[in-house]
Amino acid sequence: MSGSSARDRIHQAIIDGDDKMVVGAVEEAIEAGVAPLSMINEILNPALKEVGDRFNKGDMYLPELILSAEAMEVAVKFLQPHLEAREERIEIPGKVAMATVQGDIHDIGKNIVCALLRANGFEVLDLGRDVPAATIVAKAEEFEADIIGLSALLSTTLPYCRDTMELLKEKGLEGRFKVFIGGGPVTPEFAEEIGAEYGGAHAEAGVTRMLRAQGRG
Ligand code: B12
Repeated sequence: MSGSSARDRIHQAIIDGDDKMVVGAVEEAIEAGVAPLSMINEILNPALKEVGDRFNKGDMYLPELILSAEAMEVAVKFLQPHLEAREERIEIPGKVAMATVQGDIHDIGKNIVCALLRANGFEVLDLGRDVPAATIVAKAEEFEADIIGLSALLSTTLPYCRDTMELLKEKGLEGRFKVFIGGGPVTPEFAEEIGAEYGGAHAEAGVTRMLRAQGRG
């Protein structure tokens, strides 16, 4: 690309969560003839991965993570018409229906997961918070989701993750969706016990696992 400077600025803009800077640098790279898809794969994605790694290590805080994810979304949205014009397409890795379970109004973590998923190209249906299992399952079916993502922050609402799994079984939908669960009290052991694909308290790790489950990364 026209000097490595635009590349560096795109990278830095994602790290800084600077949506104005990212659009300027991306536009410059487009004018210099850089293919939009390679920009996503070779610059934007690695930058967001670095953000996720820094957040998990505690070197970056929540508001910064949200800004970075938003800058990524802005960049990808800006590139979309350019991708289409070049008949390149970001293949959507999958569709995810996300919800905070019944009785639980903690939604900050869920919102981060939604932002990270969108930044990674997933189509996301955000069902909100305090969502009963029956609604989650019905909406996931309607949306034709590949993955159901559940967030639970209270030990008293964790059992609703199990209820969702049981409802899926009852409706003969076992295996139709991969179920990922997250939030403070969620452990890998609990996830395994209820038959979920993943359980843990890390958004970035969860999204990486979702990508892998969809044959990416
Ligand atoms: C903010 C907060 C609130 C806010 C919520 C605002 C909101 N819009 O979310 C308010 C004030 C409303 C609130 C209320 C209550 N809270 Co509160 N709350 C918290 C607090 C301080 C932070 C939670 C948070 O947002 N963390 C930041 C986010 C980013 O972290 P996170 O949600 O864990 O998400 C991360 C991961 O878990 C993961 N993740 C989350 N979901 C998913 C899903 C998937 C699929 C994947 C892959 C990953 C993933 O990704 C995120 C980023 O890495 C915690 C304390 C704590 N340390 O967690 C208590 C805490 C969760 N609350 C607690 C309690 C008890 C309550 C109340 C019952 C208090 C009361 N007596 O009224 C009520 C319950 C309300 C209800 N019905 O839900 C307890 C829960 C204890 C327990 N184990 O049951 C905690 C742990 C505080 C404590 N130490 O006692 N709370």
